[in-house]
Amino acid sequence: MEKLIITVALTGAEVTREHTPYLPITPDEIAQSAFECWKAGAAIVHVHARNADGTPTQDKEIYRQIIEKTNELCPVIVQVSTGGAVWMTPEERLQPVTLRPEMATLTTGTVNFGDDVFMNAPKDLETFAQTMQEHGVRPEFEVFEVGMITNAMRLVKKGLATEPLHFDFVMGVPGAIPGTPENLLHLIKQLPAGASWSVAGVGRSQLPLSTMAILLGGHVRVGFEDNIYYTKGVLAESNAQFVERIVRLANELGREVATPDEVRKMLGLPL
Ligand code: KMH
Ligand code: ZN
Repeated sequence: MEKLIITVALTGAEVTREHTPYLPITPDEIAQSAFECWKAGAAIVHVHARNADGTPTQDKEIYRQIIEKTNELCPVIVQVSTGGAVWMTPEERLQPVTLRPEMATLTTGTVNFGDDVFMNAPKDLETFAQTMQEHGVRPEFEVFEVGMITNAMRLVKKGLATEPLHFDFVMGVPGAIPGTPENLLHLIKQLPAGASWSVAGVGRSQLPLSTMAILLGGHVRVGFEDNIYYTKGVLAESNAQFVERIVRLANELGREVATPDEVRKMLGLPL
């Protein structure tokens, strides 16, 4: 089986310090959390920027600081968000891609997102994919619903994304695909041959879906963006704590963990 890619979604756009006091917010805090996660075994960090007051932003300069500070501390792969927050315009969301990060997320469809709608119109998907291609940025397709795999493949057919293809199933967002084992198996079956996948289980689905991914040859995303609880009612005190648990599970289950450079080879990123 391929080595396990561990991604950590460090901050997200929705979680606040009221939810958990351990959330990294400033570029220094995010870079420090990235470093701790890399030390624990993570190969990719998925980052969202925040303003000093904690509100989400897609400001290019804040992303630049996060990337530079993280690169100074460790060789982890930095994946910027183009999802941003639900009220942001597509233009606003695309800003960090122009920094030419190694990777960026690309959500391939519109979906209910709690009480909101996460808008990703067909023409915007093309613009996002094309901008990533122009800047040499590898997309990770974020799949919140099964039809989003078909939409991603439409981009591939149009030449707007190329192999190797990497998908992340975000499961358990209220309003989107529930985080059940049956749904994960169904999503995997829809993938094109040769594609790799990870799963980001939201809330209590994180641990069971991560374990399934380790067993099935997929990859794992953990972190405060998706889940703030280590166990029921007990807050995790760092993102690294989640990574450490996945590494322990992988060791127990006989799955080796990939380094950032090994992941660069697997995902076709320049070394
Ligand atoms: N914050 C969500 C609305 C991504 O980063 O690409 C979208 C999101 C996806 O977090
Ligand atoms: Zn995100």
